[in-house]
Amino acid sequence: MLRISGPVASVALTALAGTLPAPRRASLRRISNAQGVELDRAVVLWFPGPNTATGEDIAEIHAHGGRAVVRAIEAALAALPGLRGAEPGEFTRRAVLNGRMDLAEAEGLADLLAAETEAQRRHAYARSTGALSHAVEGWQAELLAISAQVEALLDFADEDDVGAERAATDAIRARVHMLAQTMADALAVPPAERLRDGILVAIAGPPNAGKSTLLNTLAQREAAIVSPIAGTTRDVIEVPLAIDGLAFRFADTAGLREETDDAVEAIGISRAAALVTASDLLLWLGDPANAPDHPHLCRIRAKADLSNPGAAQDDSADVILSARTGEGMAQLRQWIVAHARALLPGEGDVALDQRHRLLLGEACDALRGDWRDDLLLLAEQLRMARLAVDRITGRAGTEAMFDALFGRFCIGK
Ligand SMILES: Nc1nc2c(ncn2[C@@H]2O[C@H](COP(=O)(O)OP(=O)(O)OP(=O)(O)O)[C@@H](O)[C@H]2O)c(=O)[nH]1
Ligand SMILES: [Mg+2]
Repeated sequence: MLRISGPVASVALTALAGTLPAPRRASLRRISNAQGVELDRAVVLWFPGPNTATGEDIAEIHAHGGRAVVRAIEAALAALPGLRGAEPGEFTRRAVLNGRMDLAEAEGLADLLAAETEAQRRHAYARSTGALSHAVEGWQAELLAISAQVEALLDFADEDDVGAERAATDAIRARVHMLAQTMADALAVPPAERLRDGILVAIAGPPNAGKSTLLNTLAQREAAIVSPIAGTTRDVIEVPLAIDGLAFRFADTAGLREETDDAVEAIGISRAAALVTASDLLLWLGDPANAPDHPHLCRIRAKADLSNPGAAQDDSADVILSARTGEGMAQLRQWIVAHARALLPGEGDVALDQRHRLLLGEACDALRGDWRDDLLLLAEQLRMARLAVDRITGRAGTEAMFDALFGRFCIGK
């Protein structure tokens, strides 16, 4: 599908398709270039602005997808004055500039286009259709309402009635406190990055424990070299995998041991240790007693198919596993998914990106600043919070909203 957006869209479509079809009605047309050479028969659509995806006039040519067909139509379009190839993301950029979409929705759309797992799709879709924007609008409205109260109190405070002023100030304080708490709750939702980039799962333990074998079994391919030689894996081997609609990055690491004469292995071991620290989930294949401290640790007794007299009484393992027979694999996957869900935003949660978190954090800090009963100071803090929140969507809580709010107050309130 070739899409043309902007003031010459109608001219371009007419030039190629002969006449302009009725708005929003699919029409079958012969597509020809300026020399009259027929290029294809295609369904064409005409969407007059401003009620379009970009807010501009849009024409669409649904052609046969062969490369030569598309190239020929592109060439015919490029030969027309006022047309050029779109930059990456330019249609969405225009939609944002023309107010058809805000920044948070555009970010959601970008994530939706990149979504590979069901959970990613669900969250990206919610954001692309305004889940975060609605939350932002709520904060904006509340900030404006409080600001209006503060301004009203500053303008019309009754100097003679100290008690009433104190009561009004206390009411405002409670409202500011509540809004800050709402923002803090939104900040506490697990971050969107983990959803997008995948949960990092480290597979670690002593040499020869069966770590690479486990990675290969999970990945269902020979991603890492397996051998009976201790110290086979030297580097971190990362494999992206989806389990139950969730995105993961599994990382196999070099076996951890104190002594090695091999400089390369030593580097691998320090990388493994760093990865254990950075990981969201840790699968530990080794003596449970030696497992590193980790908030999401799964102690695995591997090679369960081998007779191991000592291990029989050992019930401190979370999962008893044999990559060879497949014993315990389902249980391990369950453990991984259950712990991953706890680290990811829930179904109804609005997950924030780092950019959103920084801005919302700024707003929250501004609200929590100490204004020492000075309403002028509070008014300034509210303004700072508003500026930060506005930047999340790139849309300001409008002056009109502000006026409407002031209008609700009668003189003296
Ligand atoms: N019987 C049995 N052998 C296994 C199992 N898993 C791994 N092995 C064997 O154990 C040996 C070491 O396996 P690896 O997966 O290379 O072990 P590793 O922990 O990656 O070792 P390093 O990379 O050296 O740290 C290989 O010979 C595997 O075939 C298992 O579940 N059962
Ligand atoms: Mg290995």
